[in-house]
Amino acid sequence: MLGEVGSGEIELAEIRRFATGPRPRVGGGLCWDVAGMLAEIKAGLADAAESRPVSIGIDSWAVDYGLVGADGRLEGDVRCYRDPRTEGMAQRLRARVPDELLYRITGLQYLPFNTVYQLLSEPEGRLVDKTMLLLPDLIGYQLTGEIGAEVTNASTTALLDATTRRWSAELVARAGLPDGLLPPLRQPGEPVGATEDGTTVLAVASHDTASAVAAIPADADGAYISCGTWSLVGLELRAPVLTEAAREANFTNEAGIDGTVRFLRNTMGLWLLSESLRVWREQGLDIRLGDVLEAAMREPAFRSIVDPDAAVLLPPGDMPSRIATLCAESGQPKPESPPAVVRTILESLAVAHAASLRAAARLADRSLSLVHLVGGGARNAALCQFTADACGLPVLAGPSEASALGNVFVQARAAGVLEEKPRGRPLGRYEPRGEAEAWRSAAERVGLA
Ligand code: LRH
Repeated sequence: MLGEVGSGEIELAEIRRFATGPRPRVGGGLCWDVAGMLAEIKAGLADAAESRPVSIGIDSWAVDYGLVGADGRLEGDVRCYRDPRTEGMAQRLRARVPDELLYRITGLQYLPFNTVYQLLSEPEGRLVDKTMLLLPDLIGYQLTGEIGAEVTNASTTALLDATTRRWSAELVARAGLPDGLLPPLRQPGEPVGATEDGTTVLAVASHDTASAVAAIPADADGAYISCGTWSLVGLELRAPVLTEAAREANFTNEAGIDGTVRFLRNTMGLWLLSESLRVWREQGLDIRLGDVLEAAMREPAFRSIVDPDAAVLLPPGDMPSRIATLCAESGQPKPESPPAVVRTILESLAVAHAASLRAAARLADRSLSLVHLVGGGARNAALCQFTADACGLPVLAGPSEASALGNVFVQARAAGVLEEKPRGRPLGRYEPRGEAEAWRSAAERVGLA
């Protein structure tokens, strides 16, 4: 994405887009094609070169990393967090660090793929004399030769202290990780280095969700849903909430820009829809997203609801059958057609959005009057409307490219050309339609009321 700043606003233009889906590896395991990504990124930068960008900022999904050896080379594959290799790792860490202590230090929600669990699953000796670089830091390293760990993404590792925003030496030691594995931290806005052609690479909020939240106007109570592959549902706060109640509700306190805290919970998100589409197309069905969304609106309401965070829905695979099984197990009709599956997905996501927002407000002692829904999901009118209905709150949708906007905002601010958060372009406003009771009973069916 190319961002251009003028009169207090950021204009975004798409330069290049490529798929980054995880790939099964020969011999097992799910990996990212980092070499392919780097080639695409370099091609995109070449396409953007004639606009002479002032700086480059890199953000991506969280938690995944590459290991760089003493000779400076990336060693082995970069695994995808949906790889089942972390099974059993939470128990292993628990024996060394009790959950309560882990949460008091890191404030991080339990997700089976948090970086610390991935590191613990590495074969014996593989971490020795290595530097761990989270994906955006790894791409930055490959472009500039400079190592470091940008702090917003570092906060998703479960090795960062949420209060001091430093690596926790105590956790590194207790987890049995080698010294020197974690590189020095950098803050959004600090320089990383320069590319071969001399363009500055700047640290931004390199966790995509932190960049997305950085683009959300700070004019409301700060409630948001950053909705793409995942739905990240929560609030922007000034200080972490490290209570036992927050831990039990599995809320996270990830680092945002300017010392803010992203108090939120992960919900499975549009992954369920994109995987379903992938599977249907693989099965030879000719399905267009727009058509199936429209057809889904003609399906009966609230026929079958699932908990989108059911563990079986995390790995890639046949989501329609997994969803059908979950429905059957909870005594609801199996959605038989693609539109019926899509209806179940959209309503289930809205139910989960509402449950997480209610919990966030309760745990942080806030009352809410508006929800910002940003990311690709902001273009999904049905999901926005269902979310407004399920939450009983107006939903302001957009910007859809919130991560790119927040990324460019941090760069523009560092360059001294923008001070305030950009306003972004809202895509629509959805008012709740007063069906609170129907949504509550749908949520009750899956224990999310
Ligand atoms: C969203 C996201 C999310 C993480 C997950 C791994 O893209 O970064 O915030 O929990 O991916």
